[in-house]
Amino acid sequence: MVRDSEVRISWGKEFQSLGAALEKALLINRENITHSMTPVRNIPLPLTAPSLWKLGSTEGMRREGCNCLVRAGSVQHSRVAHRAGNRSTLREHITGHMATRCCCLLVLLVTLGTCDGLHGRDLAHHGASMFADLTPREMHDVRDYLHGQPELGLTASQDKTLKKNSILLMELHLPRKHEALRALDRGQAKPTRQARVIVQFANQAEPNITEYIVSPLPVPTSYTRKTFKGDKPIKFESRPITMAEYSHINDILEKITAKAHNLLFESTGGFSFNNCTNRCLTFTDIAPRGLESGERRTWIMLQKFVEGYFIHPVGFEVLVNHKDLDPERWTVEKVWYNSQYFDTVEELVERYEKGTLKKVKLPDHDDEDLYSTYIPRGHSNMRTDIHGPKLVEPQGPRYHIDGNFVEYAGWSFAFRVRSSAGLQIFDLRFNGERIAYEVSLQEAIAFYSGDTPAAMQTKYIDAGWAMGTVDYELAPGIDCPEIATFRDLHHYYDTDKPVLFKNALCVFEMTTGMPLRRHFNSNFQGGYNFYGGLENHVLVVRTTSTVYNYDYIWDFLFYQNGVMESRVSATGYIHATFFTPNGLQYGSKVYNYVLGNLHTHLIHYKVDLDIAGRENSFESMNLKYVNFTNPWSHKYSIVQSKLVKTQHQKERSAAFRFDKKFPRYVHFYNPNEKNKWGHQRGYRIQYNSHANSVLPRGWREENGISWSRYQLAVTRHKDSESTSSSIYTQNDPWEPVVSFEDFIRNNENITNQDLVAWVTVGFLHVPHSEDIPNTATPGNSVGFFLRPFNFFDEDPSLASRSTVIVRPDTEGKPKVQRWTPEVIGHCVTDKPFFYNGTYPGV
Ligand SMILES: [Cu+2]
Repeated sequence: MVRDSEVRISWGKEFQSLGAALEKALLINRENITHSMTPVRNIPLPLTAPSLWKLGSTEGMRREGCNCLVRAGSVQHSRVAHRAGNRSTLREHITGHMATRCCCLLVLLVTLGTCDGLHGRDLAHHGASMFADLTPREMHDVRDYLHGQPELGLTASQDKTLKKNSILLMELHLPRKHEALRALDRGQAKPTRQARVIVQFANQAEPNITEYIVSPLPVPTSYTRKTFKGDKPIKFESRPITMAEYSHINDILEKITAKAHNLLFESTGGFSFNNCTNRCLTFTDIAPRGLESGERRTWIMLQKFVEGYFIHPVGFEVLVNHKDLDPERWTVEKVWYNSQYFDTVEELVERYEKGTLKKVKLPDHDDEDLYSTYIPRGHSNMRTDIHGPKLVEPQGPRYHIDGNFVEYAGWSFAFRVRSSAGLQIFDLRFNGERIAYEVSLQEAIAFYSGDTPAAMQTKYIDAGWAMGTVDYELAPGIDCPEIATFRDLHHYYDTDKPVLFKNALCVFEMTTGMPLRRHFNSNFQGGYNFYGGLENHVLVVRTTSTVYNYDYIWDFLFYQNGVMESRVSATGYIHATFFTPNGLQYGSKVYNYVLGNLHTHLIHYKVDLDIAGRENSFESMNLKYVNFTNPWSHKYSIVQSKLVKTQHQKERSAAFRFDKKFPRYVHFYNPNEKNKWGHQRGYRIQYNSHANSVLPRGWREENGISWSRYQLAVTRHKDSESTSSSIYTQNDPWEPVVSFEDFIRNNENITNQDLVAWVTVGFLHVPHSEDIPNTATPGNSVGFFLRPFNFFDEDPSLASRSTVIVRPDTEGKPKVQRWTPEVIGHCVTDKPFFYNGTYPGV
């Protein structure tokens, strides 16, 4: 181990000369410059525009009260920090000078040759608002405007009647890509902000669902009908279920369970749906709601209403037809009790009372049984109750967020959270160059198997449950590190006013605990020539979706070497059904009377790549054995692999079905741009997935998820093919409004075109006892990497100043070379743990 006294820090001469140049150019004193710069040695100048720009950032210093020690080489930093007493003062000290010199800096940067970068950065920053979700104010304005149009006849959505015209959902309507690019690349005017509004017209003879584009924001003056590809109509029965409809479902369940009160009371050991206090039943409705298009009949299962009720099914399932807009006309079509089917509740009750069916009696309910809860139990093997490691930013954040615009280590992007499907990234750039126009979540499904009717019917298609709107509050220190920046989100779904989701998105930089690169160069004589290493820091943008029982954690990660990762981690309660011996073909018994049902999770992403421009091509790479005479020993043969590249010219040849072997590499590149070594500049998509298809091609519900046929499909960008799924697929997967198969049917040319990669990832989940109480995230993360492949001339993380090199000097003592001040100390947060848990209307 290297002791303090043995460490010598080398300060960069180049840094000092840059400082002098800046000082001259800006006519400011040396102290201000040296405080604001990181020492640089052997690094080509100039600094990039974003890094200089960050010096003027005011966002960062939001946490006070931590006094971190900064060791030797950072004398100037630590001195100012200690004198000032906190880090904010240091940054403000710098900022004050920098702000007044901002214009001068711009001029200087132009002279340093980064004009384009800065210009581009400003346009990206300016353009990010095109992708920003609607503000509560805009939502109010759109609602008021539409409610003011008498011909629509809109009334409050919270009214319990189903026969009403009301707004179901409101969100940003994205601008067309070419219009957005004109603003992002050429500085032309940004397109008008617009809202997409879904209206249910139920107060009329022929009810329908219509989508509108309301424009312009913030003061709307018009609304026009929004159509889907092929102008497919939206079937009324395909609409999601609202709270109003759920209240009627609750009503009919009260009637059903009143009839079956005695049966339920006896079977469950004292639980009932009505008039209960601490022995209550609740329900889970599953989807799709029928067997063919136009139906709306749902299997509903009863569960004990205790903490973690998802894994307390009681063996009673009922099929309710709720298609009629008059709930008085809803009917029970089937009942399932202890593996027996009945046509009516009355038939079930009669046979139960007569004793002509197989009765079931659950084991006595034990209030002390912690089974489905988070309460710790068992012997703790941790020898102490002190806290584990925590993530700290000893000198403050290194990323910058302004609204929905994020910058970090050369990366920049805009984000939003779509109400239907969730997190989206736009205008993703590295060092000012666009890599992707959009990377976004499209759909998440879980298709189940089981022995009960609810289990065999469950095919969850979660955009239909508005999975973008269920991004509840994130807990600091658990869901995101304490140091994360939390952002609120607003959604307008099944409501009459915007709903605030506090701290629903977080951004943080973390260390992965793994070097990005390292090498120990042994001299093979007990010593070394040099050691070189670079810490791996990554920026994470995270939201979650709690889709009833399940929790998805959605991450986009940005690495310093130009790699971007998309990852989903699954946790929360399993969807479990009543145990029957037959059920063991479909999962594991996880409790006295509970089966964890097998299911496959599939997630679909849209990756609209723009690799150094819009015109891109796509190829796959495989290896093939070659066999030839050994040129240096003729009686032998050489067998080795050679690279075989396949250019995919048409959409259908670039659609890779799950039942076919997937290529080793899939590579997107700009055929018109080469790196220093003559290779076309490109990115590859690398999968981290264990997915497979969930139903045979063309089989009923499979038509709704035709994207899931393909691990990867590559299409030409079209504004009319903006999403691969819709909020309507869940309740009508048989004749979907959006069918991905339509995107590739015309088999267009994909050479030197604007390409979109559609990526399916996922995994099979066979629940097991350790899924109790919740599925855990380790091993349950899948996703993909966007990795540069000959895009740069060398690893772009070489620009990181966090590199450390150690070499023995002439006397053999370690000489440390570094470009950032060394830091020791600990600062987590000065805020106690806080969680609010509400999501109010605003
Ligand atoms: Cu699962």
